[in-house]
Amino acid sequence: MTDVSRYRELVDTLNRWAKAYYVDDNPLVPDSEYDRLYRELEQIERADPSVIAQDSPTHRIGGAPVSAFESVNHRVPLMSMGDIFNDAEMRDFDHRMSEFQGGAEVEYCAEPKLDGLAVSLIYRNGLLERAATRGDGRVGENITANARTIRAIPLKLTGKYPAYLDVRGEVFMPRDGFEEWNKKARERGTKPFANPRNAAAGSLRQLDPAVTASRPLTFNAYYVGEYEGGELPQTQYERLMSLKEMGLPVNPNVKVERGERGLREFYEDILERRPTLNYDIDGVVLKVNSLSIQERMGFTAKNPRWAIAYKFPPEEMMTKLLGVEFQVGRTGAITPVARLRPVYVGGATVSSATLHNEDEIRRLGLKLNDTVVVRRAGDVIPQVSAVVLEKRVPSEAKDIVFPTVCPECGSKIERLKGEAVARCTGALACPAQLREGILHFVSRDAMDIEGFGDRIVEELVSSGKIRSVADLYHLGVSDLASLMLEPEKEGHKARFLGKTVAAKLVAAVDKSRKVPLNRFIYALGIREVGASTARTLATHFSSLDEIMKADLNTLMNLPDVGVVVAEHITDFFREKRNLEIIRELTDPEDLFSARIEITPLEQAGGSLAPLDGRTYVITGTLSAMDRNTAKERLQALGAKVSGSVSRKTYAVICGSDPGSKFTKATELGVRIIYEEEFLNKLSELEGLRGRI
Ligand code: 9MJ
Repeated sequence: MTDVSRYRELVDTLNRWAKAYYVDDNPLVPDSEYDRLYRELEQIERADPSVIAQDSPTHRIGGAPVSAFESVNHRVPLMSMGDIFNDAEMRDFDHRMSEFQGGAEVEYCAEPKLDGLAVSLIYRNGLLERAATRGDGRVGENITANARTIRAIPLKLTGKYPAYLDVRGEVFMPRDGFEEWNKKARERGTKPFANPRNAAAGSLRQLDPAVTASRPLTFNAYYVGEYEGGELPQTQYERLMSLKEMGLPVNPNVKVERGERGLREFYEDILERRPTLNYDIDGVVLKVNSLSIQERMGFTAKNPRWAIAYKFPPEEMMTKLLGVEFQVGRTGAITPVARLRPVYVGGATVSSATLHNEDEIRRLGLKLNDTVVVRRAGDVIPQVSAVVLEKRVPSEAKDIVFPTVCPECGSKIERLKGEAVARCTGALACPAQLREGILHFVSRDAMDIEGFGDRIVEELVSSGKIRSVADLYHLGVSDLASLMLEPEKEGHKARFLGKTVAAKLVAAVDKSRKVPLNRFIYALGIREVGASTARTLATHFSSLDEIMKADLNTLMNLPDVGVVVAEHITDFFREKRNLEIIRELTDPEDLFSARIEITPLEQAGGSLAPLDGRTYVITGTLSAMDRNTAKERLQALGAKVSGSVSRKTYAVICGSDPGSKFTKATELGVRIIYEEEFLNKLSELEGLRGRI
């Protein structure tokens, strides 16, 4: 017996969610939850077709277009695609395709499934005539003015193209652009985007094209809807390559694969590389490669028979907020951290997520015991991206109270005007700040003292063995050997660090007594002085003394140093306690000081720095090293590495899946160096000074 009331509930709920998603750009639940109910609905309809309601969401492709934009008819509808979730379903798909071809092995075009907004672009005589959203598949919104602001969408095609071309593709926001945008939004106190897909949808459907223009959007083409007056190749893959020739960006990871095995390999390869891509994907799209077979197979009521979307496990999931803890950082910044009911998302089990600051909690409208959406994509730390108000139980929802005193040291918490963060005023009297300060001091880009992990540093601070970073240099083997790593518990004896490890730590501390100026500056942990600013300081001043004496104006004249950073620097060197620690670390006259010897900037400038004066930008994923390493190696050769492309950029280093920087470079005519050439050049230049 069909449960008709459950069926009705599913239809109503899914329709409400779909409207929020498509029309309001404001999803109420994560996709995974929508998919779950949608599948339940499909199952009921399959078992008992007599129940199918007129307004069932299985009968429509997308959402209704909103009225603010002009409505446009798609001559050829934008299709939606059936989806599958496991290997067995993929095998069925391949069997169906193979059966159609008399049991032969099938050739596919396999593509990553981009998670943005589908659009149709019409080019007439090579000129962009109209851009439209998918809408419900037949009627979309005219967003031509907005699309024209997206650099990746060519206004004019190049090479050979049909006189009329309706090309389909996805507008999306690369992850780096999304993260950067949200970081700024949080600093400004404006609403961050929940995820890159919402960001793309919200940005594209802006009535003012200037707003769209300010958003880091990009585009990939993946299908030809219709064409006239010209020839196009007769396989999907070759068609994509010809679109590329016309100047339309095509995803670099599309591939021809054969049979079920090829499809599985593709799925697994893309799934593995998913965290390294600079854009969100929610699966792979598998298309029969031959256009003539596609035509013969045709469509069901809703979907093409010759293609399927194989979905990945979701990067957004619902879970429950069990509590909020307040962590204290190196500079005293108080960060609220959500304790969550553990949930598997984006390839890992997540039980906590950052909430950034007090404003963020307010913006989310978050209460204890709420159901929340957790997002974990790429190597970004998990975030709470939304509250699922639908699931709130009013009697359980409790306000989150922001502390007024530091949870670690009891000092007052202060929030300065115009700042998004609240800070503990306890400074080094606060064990949390001391702990974090030490962890920063010993870190790889700072003094690079190996072996001091969270647990050891926590024990050193709580046992009172160190009260400042300078005390690290007075630790003896016996001080360290007696540190307790685990207390006695359930019949197990307590565990101590022991002499061997202790001796290694002492040796590591000792080794750091000679350090380049830039690292020392960075290690001090001056607010907003990262490794790159520290390098700038060490380049422009020849000694620590000079930096300490520099005034605001001199500092502000340095590249990349604004008034805020300059003030942090002068404030830092005015603080008595900081001067005392610097003296304890470096004073050569004082027998009790650590007598750290500060050497000049790593790799001196002048003729020794072959890339001196050149600015590079890195985009995409390098296979041989991470971006940080590439940046450091370039800097070691005297180059400047910047985050954005301008006419002043000397060259853009390009890995796989380059982002918007690549497009910008092409537009500005900035030189592009691909990874292979980059690696050759790098080792050649480094070889000049006897390095690898
Ligand atoms: C996405 N979303 O990446 C298609 N898609 O092809 C790819 N979508 C598609 N192809 C025909 N790679 C209709 C939709």
